Amino acid sequence: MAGSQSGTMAHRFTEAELRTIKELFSELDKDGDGAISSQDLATATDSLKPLVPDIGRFFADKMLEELIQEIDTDKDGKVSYDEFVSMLADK
Ligand SMILES: [Ca+2]
Ligand SMILES: [Ca+2]
Repeated sequence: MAGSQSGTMAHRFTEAELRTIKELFSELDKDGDGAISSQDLATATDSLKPLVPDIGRFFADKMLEELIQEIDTDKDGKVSYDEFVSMLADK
């Protein structure tokens, strides 16, 4: 079959969408090293707790790690910006 290459046909985001994604990514990358670790996510959810008291129920620490593993395609334990974008594009 022609036209199907590697099967990674990702959804194309508009520039405005990418800007929002980038903002969200840097919002979650709390230590600013360019990748989201479970520690970053824990810090991020901690800072949301005063606003969303129930968030701990939805984002227990164990779930955070599972979430990362799901998104972390190269298995380095962190979510890079590329992985973050592919996760969103995959929806
Ligand atoms: Ca980080
Ligand atoms: Ca990774």
